[in-house]
Amino acid sequence: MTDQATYTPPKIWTWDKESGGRFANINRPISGATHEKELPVGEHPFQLYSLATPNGVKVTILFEELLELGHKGAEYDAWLINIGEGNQFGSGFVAINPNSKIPALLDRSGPAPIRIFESGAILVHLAEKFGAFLPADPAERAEALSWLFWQMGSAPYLGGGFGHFYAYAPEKFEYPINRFAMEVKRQLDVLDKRLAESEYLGGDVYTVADIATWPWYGALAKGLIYEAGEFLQVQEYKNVQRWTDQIAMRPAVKRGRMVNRAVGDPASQLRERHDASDFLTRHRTSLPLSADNRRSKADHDTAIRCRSALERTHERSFGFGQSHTLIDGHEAVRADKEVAPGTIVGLGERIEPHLLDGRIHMVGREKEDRGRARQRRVTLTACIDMCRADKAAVFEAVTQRFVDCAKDRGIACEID
Ligand SMILES: N[C@@H](CCC(=O)N[C@@H](CS)C(=O)NCC(=O)O)C(=O)O
Repeated sequence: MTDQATYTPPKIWTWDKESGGRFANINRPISGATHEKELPVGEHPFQLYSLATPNGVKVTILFEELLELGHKGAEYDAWLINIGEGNQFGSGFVAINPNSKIPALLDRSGPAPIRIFESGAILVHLAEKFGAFLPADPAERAEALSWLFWQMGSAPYLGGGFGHFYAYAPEKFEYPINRFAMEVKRQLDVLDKRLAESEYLGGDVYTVADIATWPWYGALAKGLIYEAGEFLQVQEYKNVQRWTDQIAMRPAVKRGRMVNRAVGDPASQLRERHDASDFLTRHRTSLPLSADNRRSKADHDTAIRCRSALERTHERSFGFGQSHTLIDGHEAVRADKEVAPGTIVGLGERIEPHLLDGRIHMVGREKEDRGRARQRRVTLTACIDMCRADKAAVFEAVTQRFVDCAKDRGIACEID
């Protein structure tokens, strides 16, 4: 590669296959299919062909949110498209998305299948179809759509610009890193100011604008993409942090981000999704076993056995005056932490089944109480081993522990 300081573009650009950098092997200056490959089709009205990148996750989160709202017609099959292996250049995929990028959707709910590509178009298609997550009021709708399209226009600067030059390029060059770091910090500031004046991007309610923006800027704010948290000083964007945490607690978001995930902690991967129960039973099972995750597979098998030995016994609702996060002395609990019996593991945190193993766990589901400003209600569910005869007593003890824990931390807490 030529030194950037001395590079003079030739008269005519030619394709340098050896340009290097991550993804260099899949980047081509030619569109269209490279090989014949039909796509699989499942039984549900929606067939999604995707991968859990930030663009892919937008759509799986929306599907899970729709299902969470009770829209049974939003059942979907999510098939894995491995872009590192060039699956996006198969003829079947290209027929749905001539741009060869995930996500791509086939809506088979009507008389003739409809193809939709571009994540923003998919979000709008689904939101309109189900009348959800996109307000009907013209002013609110315009605001939500404005932020949705802001995201669609801005993220390529974050990913294709900053992310590429900071994390993926074969060498670090000051000029593009400076230019795109400046732009990304400006974008974070735009978001931060907006989120200082309203709870969500579109206003008071959670919409497709948040669903589209969270996987990119929420991940950036937590230092989860490009390892750039410190470089960009993301913790300074306090309102973005608040919004990111708030959205991360939604059960549908937790599920949506697992779908079509093929990297990272095996417990967080559901490579294909065909049924709601897949989250409990199928994740990780189809993983090829590397030496590293062989132990996890054993854990997973135990997990499946444990889950069937557990039952959901009690639920109790708590309202909080000051804080909505109460985790036995910690701000956050990772699902892979060892959890002692009786520990309150976290609100909004779901503990992976392989850690349940006959112990008692509290699973928090957070809901906003719209009637009371900033007040949160939390339902705790205790999963207690079915074999325990003293289930009710155990639940009482755990509840008491929860209340004591709140008191110790000076948090006002009332039990319904
Ligand atoms: N604007 C598109 C961008 C989609 C996109 O860039 N997808 C990436 C993964 S996040 C991809 O499929 N890349 C494969 C490739 O470039 O060959 C959208 O939002 O749907």
